[in-house]
Amino acid sequence: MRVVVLTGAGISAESGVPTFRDADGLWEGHRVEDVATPEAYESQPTMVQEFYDARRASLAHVEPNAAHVALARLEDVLGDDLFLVTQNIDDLHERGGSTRVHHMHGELRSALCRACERRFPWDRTLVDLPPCPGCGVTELRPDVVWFGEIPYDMDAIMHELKRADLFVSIGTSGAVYPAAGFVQYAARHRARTLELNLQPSEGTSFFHESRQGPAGTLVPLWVDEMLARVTP
Ligand code: BV8
Ligand code: ZN
Repeated sequence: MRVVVLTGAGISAESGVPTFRDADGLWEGHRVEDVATPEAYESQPTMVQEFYDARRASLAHVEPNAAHVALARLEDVLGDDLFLVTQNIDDLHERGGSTRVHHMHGELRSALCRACERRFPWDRTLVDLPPCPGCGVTELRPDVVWFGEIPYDMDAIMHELKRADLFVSIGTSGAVYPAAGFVQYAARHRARTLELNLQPSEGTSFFHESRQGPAGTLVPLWVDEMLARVTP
């Protein structure tokens, strides 16, 4: 049984990480579409760096919730038959115990050098223009995929969606592409599709089944169902 799980901001909501849509699209006073773009970084680098420095620092004050921990339990049993891809840039899946997490929109705890194009684990601020650990140039930016940029791991993701028996979308509004299109692609390749979300997402009609409720409750229940089916 090959399972692909896609998560969005909703899975981290109960950990205290605000979602994009529930904050009425405002994030620390910014519309995410206005600050998560290369143009915004070019025109207001300090504002964008401070926006991400604040989010990186806030990771120290949040904890994974029961949904993250349940997905780690599922990975323990399914191993390589589980492919976890997240739109989130927080590290809560890893801290919840998942060991193979595909961050298609990048990660807060990583920095990307615009000079040598290498990525480095990063836990401090970037607004003070620290030198790149690799080439020494002071051109480090947040290692996140902004609007108009190409998501990471797309080849692997599409390959897994083609082979999936089950595609499960957790805590995402289905507002951002290409992630919002994964359900249709998976269904076209004969996967069963399930949505676990606080309320029906924009793409809810594309799912065979959709359950409404908080991820902290729905995900452990769903993982228990899965484990009952796959463990003798
Ligand atoms: C690309 C990183 C080409 C930065 C992010 C016109 C039409 C269609 C598409 C486009 C268009 N114009 C431009 C595009 C493309 C564009 C796009 O989709 N724009 C949208 C606005 C229309 N996309 C891109 O530019 C992407 N790149 O297309 O390149 C390409 C394509 C294919 C292959 C190769 C190349 C890049 C997009 C990445 C942008 N970066 N994040 C950062 O984080 O700062 S996006 C960011 O917003 C997140 O990563 C996430 O993807 C998105 C927010 O979505 P969600 O995670 O779903 O969060 P949201 O708040 O929206 O929803 C939360 C949900 O949880 C809600 O439904 C809520 O009910 C639920 N919930 C709340 N609490 C709970 C809960 N559920 C369960 N339990 C709870 N407790
Ligand atoms: Zn460099």
